[in-house]
Amino acid sequence: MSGKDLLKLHSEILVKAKELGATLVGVANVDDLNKAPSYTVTPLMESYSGVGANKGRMSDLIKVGEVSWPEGVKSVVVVAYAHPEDQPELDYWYESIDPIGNKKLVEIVNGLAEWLQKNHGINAFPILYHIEKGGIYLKDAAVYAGMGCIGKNNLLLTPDYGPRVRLRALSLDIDLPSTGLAAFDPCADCEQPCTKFCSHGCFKEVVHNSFKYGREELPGRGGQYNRIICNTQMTRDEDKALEQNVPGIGESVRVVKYCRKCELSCPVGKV
Ligand code: B12
Repeated sequence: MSGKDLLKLHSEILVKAKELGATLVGVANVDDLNKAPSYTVTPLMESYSGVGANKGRMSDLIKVGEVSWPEGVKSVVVVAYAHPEDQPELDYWYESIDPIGNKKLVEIVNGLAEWLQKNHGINAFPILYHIEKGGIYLKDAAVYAGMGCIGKNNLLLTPDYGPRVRLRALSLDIDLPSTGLAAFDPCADCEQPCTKFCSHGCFKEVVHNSFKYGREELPGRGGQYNRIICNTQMTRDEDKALEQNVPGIGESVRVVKYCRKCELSCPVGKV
């Protein structure tokens, strides 16, 4: 494909994803991602098996924390779906049933993959969520896809929605360049309500250092984010889930409402 055709395809993908309901969309190249912080640092960290980790690993040949790219994948399309504060139900887990927002994202990536295959003959496949099952580090991918930056709350911050978005991706067998990093850093002059309002203490001290991992971009940017404490809070959220009558789901379903303090206290993107 010529450079001009690639550019045209890139913009057609953005238009189609929006048509399918994506709030934000962009492209990240696999060569860029393989050098990105989460992709290089996580395999060096002690292994993690809490909430958000899948116990069944795809293969023991892959190092814990390492991303396993399917053969032939050269770039990914990253899709974001806004989860505004006034629609908290987008984020609720109904026992083991996916949140509504997650279902929406899956619909969008499935629709986009089908459209790319049918209309452009591109091998495009939705990427699974869990790293252990073939997933990728979505926040870094979103940064390369031009959606925003990593904030001091350790979340992707987007100019219009702050951290209040959820992410998914699909793989492509064509070599599209990354949309590119955005010049955006709202944390620079912020008083950081995100880290102050975290009553669990997830940001209270530096727990990772750059000597060990060989780079400066660490969890919470400077190494202040502690996923073990955060995970403990999330398991508490699971324990305190109450039974509710949820139309369309069931009469007495346990509804899990995970903590979002670091996300909801962020002033970025609030009107
Ligand atoms: C496992 C997991 C968890 C675990 C462990 C989290 C962790 N960070 O280690 C637990 C259960 C604790 C958790 C908690 C939460 N999670 Co979570 N989680 C995941 C999952 C599945 C993998 C993340 C992971 O293991 N990363 C590896 C760790 C080591 O990296 P890290 O801590 O993020 O640190 C890296 C970045 O900060 C990066 N970085 C730092 N500076 C810079 C600069 C640049 C330029 C770049 C490119 C990168 C970069 O480098 C660091 C590594 O050195 C992803 C989905 C996915 N497939 O990506 C969702 C995901 C990250 N989680 C998400 C959310 C929303 C949450 C929670 C708010 C809970 C909730 N209510 O849903 C909290 C927030 C915690 C926080 N402040 O970070 C969203 C984030 C959306 C966003 N706007 O960023 C994701 C993308 C899922 C989704 N549905 O969209 N999560």
